[in-house]
Amino acid sequence: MAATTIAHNTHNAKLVLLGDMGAGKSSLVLRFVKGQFHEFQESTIGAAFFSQTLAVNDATVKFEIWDTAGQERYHSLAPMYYRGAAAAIIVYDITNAESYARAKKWVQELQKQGNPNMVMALAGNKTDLEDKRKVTTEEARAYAGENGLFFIETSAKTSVNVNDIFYEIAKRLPRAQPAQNPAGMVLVDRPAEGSQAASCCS
Ligand SMILES: Nc1nc2c(ncn2[C@@H]2O[C@H](COP(=O)(O)OP(=O)(O)OP(=O)(O)O)[C@@H](O)[C@H]2O)c(=O)[nH]1
Ligand SMILES: [Mg+2]
Repeated sequence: MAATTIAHNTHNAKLVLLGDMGAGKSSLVLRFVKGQFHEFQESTIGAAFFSQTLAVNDATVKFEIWDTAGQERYHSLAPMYYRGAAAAIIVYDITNAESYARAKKWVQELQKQGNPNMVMALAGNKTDLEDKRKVTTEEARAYAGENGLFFIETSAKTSVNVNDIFYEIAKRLPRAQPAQNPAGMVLVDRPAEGSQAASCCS
């Protein structure tokens, strides 16, 4: 068996967050990228872009993160962000059954429209609000298992499991692709960086 080269391997990985408004997408990203949490996080308009680098084993993954807006009026923009993405985190709020139903819709949409090799994670957020829980861990775990998703429960507020989502995704990304083909995915119609119509905040 050939020895693996311990080279400084940097992979770019486009990652998209999808989920109902208020589920905590921006809060998870803010916790991961800046180590912060805002009790009054503003609702995202269009989408916001962040990047963060993570060392996993002998490789470095540079996540290019698109934090989408959960409000229904932005739904039609979503394909622009998930197209060509190597990974997606579908977020719901464990205290909100509707947000869980919405998460399942996103999973369906990605399964139909998305990249078949996409690494998908289902994140049940706000575990600090256990007393208000509406969606059981068992139910969501079973659903994730049936659909080939990686499942985790998080709290952007207390930071429980937040870094873990990104580490787990990084570990699951296909390793073979060199950096010149960033997401290693769909090249058709990929908008040039910075030229998207989305208004980007923060
Ligand atoms: N208690 C608690 N509150 C949270 C948590 N994560 C987010 N919140 C709060 O929930 C509200 C919504 O969070 P956001 O991060 O803005 O949600 P979002 O999914 O980005 O919402 P849109 O941008 O509208 O799609 C904010 O007031 C956050 O402070 C959490 O883990 N625990
Ligand atoms: Mg947001």
